[in-house]
Order: sequence, then C-alpha cells, then structure tokens
Amino acid sequence: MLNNIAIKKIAVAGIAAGLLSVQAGFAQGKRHYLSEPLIKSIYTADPSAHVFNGKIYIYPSHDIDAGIPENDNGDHFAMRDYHILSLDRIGGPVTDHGVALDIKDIPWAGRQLWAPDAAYKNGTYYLYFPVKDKQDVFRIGVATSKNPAGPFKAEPKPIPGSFSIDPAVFTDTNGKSYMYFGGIWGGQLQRWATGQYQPDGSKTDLHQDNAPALSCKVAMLAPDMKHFAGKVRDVVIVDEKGKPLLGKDHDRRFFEGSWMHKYHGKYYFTYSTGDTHFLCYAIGNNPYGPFTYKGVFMKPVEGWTTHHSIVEFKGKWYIFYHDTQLSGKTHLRNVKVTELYHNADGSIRMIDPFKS
Ligand code: FUB
Repeated sequence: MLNNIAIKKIAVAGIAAGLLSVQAGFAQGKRHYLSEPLIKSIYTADPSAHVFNGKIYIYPSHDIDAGIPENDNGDHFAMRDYHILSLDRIGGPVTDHGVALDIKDIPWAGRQLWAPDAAYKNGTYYLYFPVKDKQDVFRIGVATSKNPAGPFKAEPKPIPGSFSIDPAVFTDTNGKSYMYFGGIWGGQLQRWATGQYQPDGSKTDLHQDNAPALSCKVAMLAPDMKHFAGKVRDVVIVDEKGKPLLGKDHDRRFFEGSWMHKYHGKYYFTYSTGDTHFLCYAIGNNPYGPFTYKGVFMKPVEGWTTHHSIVEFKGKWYIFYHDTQLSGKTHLRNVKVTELYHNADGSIRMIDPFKS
C-alpha cells in the first residue's frame, strides 16, 4: 500500500501507465479481460477462497468510497465491514450473504478493515482480519461463527503478538494451522523490523537496497485457533543460490498479500510484489521455509494492488484475484476467478489477466 508522496507518484504513474496501456489495448481491439467480476452489486477485493461443505466461500475485503481523499497512509481504503460470498460451482451464481462482521462490533478496532481470511476447525469457523486499533496500529483479530457465511463474533482483543496486515491461514494435511501475515509500506511491517513497534521508524522498505528484504511472517496457531502457539518467524525467500532476496529486488521481493498452498508434498508460498505489481511464487519443503524463488505466475492486473488466493475445487486449481474493471479506481475493486495450472515439473503456468 502507498505510504509517501514519492511512492504515490510512482503508484499514480504506474496506475496511469497501466490504465493507458489497457485503454490503448482496447482501442486497438486487442486486449480483453481474462475473466469477469464475480459480483457487481458491491465492490470486493483481496479474495480468500476456501472450500467448506462442498461449496466455495470467498472472504473478501468490502471496498467502499468513504469520501476520504487518497493520502500517504492509504486512508482511502476505509472499509467498515465484511460480506462473505459463496458459489456452488465455478461459473455459477454468486451469493452475497450480507454483513458478516461490522467494525462497530469489534471492541478494539479503530479503522480500516483490510484483507481477511478464514479457517475451520471442530465445528467452528474462524474469520481473521487486520484492522487498525485505536492507536492506529494494524493488528490482527479473530471472530467466530458456526456458519461459514457468518455472522461472526469478534474476540474482545486482537491476537496477542499479532501485527501488520493480510493474514492467510493454511492448515496442513496433519491438521496443524499456520498464519502468514504482513505487508510493507502502508501495511506497517517495516515498523516492526526491530521486533518492537517504531512509530517513527522507516516509512517504507526503500533505501535498504543491499540488505535482505523485509520478510513476511509466519506463526503456528494454537489448538484454540485464537493465539499463536510458537514464535513469529520470518518467511525467508532465497534465490537459486540460497541467498535471501535483497531490498532492492522490487520485482521479486515480498510486499503483501501472501498465500500458502500445498501441491505434491511441496509448500508453495505465493505473494504480491506490490509496487511492481507481480504475483510470484517460491517453493519450500515445510510451512516455515526457506522458500526458493521460482518466478512470476501472474502478470499485473488493472489497478495498483494485486492480491490473490489459490484453492483446489473438484480436482481443479483456481486463483481468486481482483482488479478495477468495474470502477477504474484503485480503492474500488472487484473479485474474479480463473483456473490455475501446475506444470508437470511443479512450476505454475503464467497467467495473463488480459487475453489477446
Ligand atoms: O485491501 C487493502 C489492502 O490492499 C490489502 O490489505 C492489500 O493486500 C492490498 O490488496
């Protein structure tokens, strides 16, 4: 997410360039969206998809235009509630289950409900969400329900030891669950670089070109799914020589929007590179990594942010993602889905969000 004027200029230029190229493409009759918005009645983003009870449930952000001008901290992403979507089959009708959790019902919340995720264990569904607390520090909360579509009831306090944004919960085949989380720049991850919160610390990851890039975080969840069971660890992404990616490596380093899926016994850590707008993947042998960088698997979508989830459904793999097709505005996004393919060698086939 954007965080300072310089970055905003880059972002605006990027958005402008992206939109211009899309428009130019349309003008020449060459470019078309690969897939259509899943729902048009509300704006939705950051889709975390799961299969529960034989259906697909999508846990997205609910984008609104709160009338807040775009500024250094991403204040215009001022979401106030969550709506959960479901569908019985890919291509079938999408149900909007209405408000599942409202910010007014989260006792510790200040503002900005960003990208959520969900998990299931022993008859209970867990909704994990990042929101700024009353001191304007992003924390991660949890809410529970007996129904995958909610409504959810929030715990009175954030998950102890949690910080930053974009929780993604992965449950391994042995039943153990892990939360991946973090996002740099507006997601505040850089403020925790020392292990303590530094409100006046570096505003971005810039100017640390030759240091290892800031890492996404991972923690095992306790059996109650409401606490971290172990320490918070770095999700280290290494290059083909085993060296951690560097801060200057904006085309490959982690920015936000992580996800984990397991395929043929390997752990695929996928994420957004933020300011360079790629979705990349890195493969490891266990949920903690390290993960070896393997490449880009999705080219930039229309809009500044790019955020996804990957899920297997009825023998096929799908990626849920968003763009700004409906509004043309950075903060009013729409979720989409398309099929994702693993090649025979374990690599992921490149996805172009536009087709020629
Ligand atoms: O929706 C708000 C933020 O935008 C998310 O937390 C990021 O991943 C980006 O998509």
